[in-house]
Amino acid sequence: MNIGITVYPTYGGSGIVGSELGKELAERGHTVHFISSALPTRLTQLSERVRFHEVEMMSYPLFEHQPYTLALATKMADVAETENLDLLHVHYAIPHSISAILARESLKPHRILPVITTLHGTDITLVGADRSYLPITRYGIAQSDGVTAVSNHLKQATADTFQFDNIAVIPNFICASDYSRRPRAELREELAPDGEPLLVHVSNFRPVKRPVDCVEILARVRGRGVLARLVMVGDGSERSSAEHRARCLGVDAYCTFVGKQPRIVDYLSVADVLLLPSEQESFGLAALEALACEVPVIASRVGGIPEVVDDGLTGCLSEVGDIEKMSADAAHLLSHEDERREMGRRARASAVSRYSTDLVIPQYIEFYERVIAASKEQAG
Ligand code: GMT
Repeated sequence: MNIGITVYPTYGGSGIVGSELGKELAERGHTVHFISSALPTRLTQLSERVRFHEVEMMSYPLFEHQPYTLALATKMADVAETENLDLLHVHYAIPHSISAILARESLKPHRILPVITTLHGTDITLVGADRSYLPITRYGIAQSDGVTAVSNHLKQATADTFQFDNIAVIPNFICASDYSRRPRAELREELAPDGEPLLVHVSNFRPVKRPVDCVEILARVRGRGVLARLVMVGDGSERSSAEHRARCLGVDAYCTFVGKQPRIVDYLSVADVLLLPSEQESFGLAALEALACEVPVIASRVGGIPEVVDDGLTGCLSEVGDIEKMSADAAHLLSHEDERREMGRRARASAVSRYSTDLVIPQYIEFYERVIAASKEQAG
């Protein structure tokens, strides 16, 4: 198949999932055309089967904001024609599904161009649910030829908000060989010079991820006599608040903010426990990556997280903001090595047996084939 994929190139889990999906499809013999404003960060290598088409935008003094949605639609239609695309698969409903629908309609009746929209999370729960975007998000979803969501929870949230439930659940995935625990003695030594246990948090530091809670948890874990350190991986608007709180609590010397990192797997390989105290999380890709690296996850019982993390078996779940319980769970796991390692082994087994690329990528391919066949039948 010739597949057009659109993602947000620089930010967030939806971009990671879309980019990794493209690479996996290419490995299975398909040709993938990324259509985006910039090269997606995870796309380090282009090839005959992984191509990139940059959306060009003319600037004009009248435009206070450049109409990216229209420029994207134009590029999508152009690539569909020149590369003979079989379908467009967009990640994150707003505005990508709208651009794709415009492209599809502009090519009718001489070309069939099915549109598949994958819902990732805040495109439904935050942005899409806001009254300024709700009607157009509903339209984008309803007019797509196929819709997928990354968890059962997100499917239900979409049904509740948009009264639309013709959605296939296809979860996030991991490549089991890329995401596995490897010895990284130097990094461990650098982050925990006195052999301290390590808590790790990975996110884009938006308010919804509640990174300040991680610092609160560290202070309480240390207060319980477990002299752990915390590594904060990523960057975003809440980073300065988390740094400030660490200073206020007197734990800044035990907190390392390492910023955005290209190789998350290295940090997960030296982690003892992952903290994911999010307010919302439709799936929790960071949790899945940690589980695959044998790292138990302490997270909020929210959104799709309970589908990914088995409470008491592969991690510990708490209500959002319950930093006392999260701290107690973290202190317990960090001070019971055998139990933690056993949980880590179960975590990897669970991640690989449910979410490895070999299981999930074929689900996307089958879905594409079904949607293409239905679109052809509909067109007569
Ligand atoms: O934050 C978002 O909603 C956007 C999205 C992204 O692009 O970062 O994240 C979501 O998509 C990920 C990949 O499917 C999921 O693993 C995340 O749980 C989800 N984030 C939220 O729901 C907050």
